[in-house]
This record gives sequence, C-alpha cells and structure tokens, in this order.
Amino acid sequence: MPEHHHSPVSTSAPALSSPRALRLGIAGPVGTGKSSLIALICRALGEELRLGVITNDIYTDEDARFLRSAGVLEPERIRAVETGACPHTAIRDDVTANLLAAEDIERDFSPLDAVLIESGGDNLTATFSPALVDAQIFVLDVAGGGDVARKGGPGIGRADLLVVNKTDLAPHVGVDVAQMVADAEQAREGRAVLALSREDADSVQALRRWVLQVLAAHRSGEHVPQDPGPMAPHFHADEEHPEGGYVHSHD
Ligand SMILES: Nc1nc2c(ncn2[C@@H]2O[C@H](COP(=O)(O)OP(=O)(O)OP(=O)(O)O)[C@@H](O)[C@H]2O)c(=O)[nH]1
Ligand SMILES: [Mg+2]
Repeated sequence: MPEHHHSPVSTSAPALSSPRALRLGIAGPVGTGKSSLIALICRALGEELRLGVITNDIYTDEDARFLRSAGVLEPERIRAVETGACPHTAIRDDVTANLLAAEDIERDFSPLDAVLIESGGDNLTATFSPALVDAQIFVLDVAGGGDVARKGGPGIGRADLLVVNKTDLAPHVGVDVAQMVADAEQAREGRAVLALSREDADSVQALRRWVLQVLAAHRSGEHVPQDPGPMAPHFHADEEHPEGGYVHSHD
C-alpha cells in the first residue's frame, strides 16, 4: 500500500499559503494626500487584492469616513483608530491599538492580502515601527515646497517608498518636480521615489506596480522590514516651554 505520510511541514497545506497580510504604512505631514493615496491604491487594486484599511486620527474618524464615502472598499473594511495623542505615538512607541486593529480586520476578513495603515498627519520625522508594518510609504507634496525633500529625516531618507504627491499642482506653486525627485533620490541613496498625482494615470499605475512588487517580495520572504529610525526630539504646543512646549522625544 502506498504511503501518503504528511511531512511535518505539510505539503497538504496549500502551496499558495502566504504569510499574513502585508501591512503597509502610509505616513507623512498633514494634508500631503495620505488618505487620497490609499483611495488610489484601493481603486487600482481593490478588484484583484483583498484589502483592509486602518486610519489613525487624533480625535476623530474623519479619514475613515472620507475613505468609506469614496466608496473604494466595503465600509466594514475601513476602520479607525483614535490615537488621542500625537499620532506618531500610536505608530511608533506603543503600537498596541494599531496591532489589535490589524489583527481584528485580518481575522474578520481572512484571508486579506494587504492592510493599509494611515498614520495621523504628523511632522516630518514620524515613521512607523517595524513592529507594526512590513513596509512604509512616506508622502510629501509639492505644495510643501521643493526643498522639503532635501531636508531629509528618517521617513524621507529611509521609508520603502517616498512619494512626491500632487505633481499636478507643481506649476501653481513654482516647484520643479524633476529637481525635487532628484533631491529626494540623492537623500535616499537610491531607494524608490515616485512622483504622483491622482490626475496622472501613469503615475497611479506606477504606484500600483510598486505595491504589487512589495507584496510579492513579502510573500516570498525576500522583503525585510526596515526601521527608518526614530523621530527627532520635538515639542507639543500645549506643553510648558518658553517657546510653547518642551522638547522631548518618545524613545
Ligand atoms: N491637486 C491635487 N490634490 C490632491 C491630490 N491628492 C490629494 N489631494 C488633495 O489634498 C488634500 C489633502 O488630501 P488627503 O488625502 O486628505 O491628505 P492626508 O495626508 O490624508 O491628510 P491628513 O490625514 O489630514 O493628514 C485634499 O483636499 C485632497 O483632495 C492630488 O494628486 N492632486
Ligand atoms: Mg488622511
């Protein structure tokens, strides 16, 4: 009688069995277009990938509402974490609320291919902890000024992808996109930079390809989550300091 023993690493487990969903963080200063970029990804990939979204806002669930009303995913697949404090805290120092939200959504919609986690808009140095996300996108926009890319910082320098967003606005704000991208590439020592506008279909396709590429690398085990590094010391406006706060860091 032929023997059909299952080896301890069972071959009967589906060969397709992938690791858990890719957790992809989207960070960047206030208003640079993080929610809009998530909407673009959902629109471009929502048919072929099983997606979930988690938003982080300080006091509201406004980003989640925006994304639900954009109709890019079933509303139940978009969840809000209210961070209650400076947004970077919840993506860097104590990621518990976000980890629980990610695990919940992955369980409720199992299997998911990717969970997109939007950070609350924060300062230039806020990045995700690798304990929360496998990969992260840092979003700048041209309206923030062409020299921002040169200023560097952990997100700009070392996020898996730097997006220079709203390139359609460049002529109106006097920014040279090619120069801004070149500066960013130099600051990033060759890591990926993408000039994006929701008005530019080619750029949206490039974003789509990048997400698929990271997902494939995540599944194959080739992708290694990077820690862009901690944020810079900073102060909060409501804290005691002669100039309106005291300088501190969250490490
Ligand atoms: N012109 C232009 N405007 C854009 C683009 N993407 C987003 N916006 C606009 O930029 C503004 C901010 O976009 P959001 O996606 O809400 O930005 P955000 O980074 O999620 O904002 P916070 O979560 O509040 O930090 C909105 O008015 C968007 O309509 C773009 O490609 N071109
Ligand atoms: Mg947003």
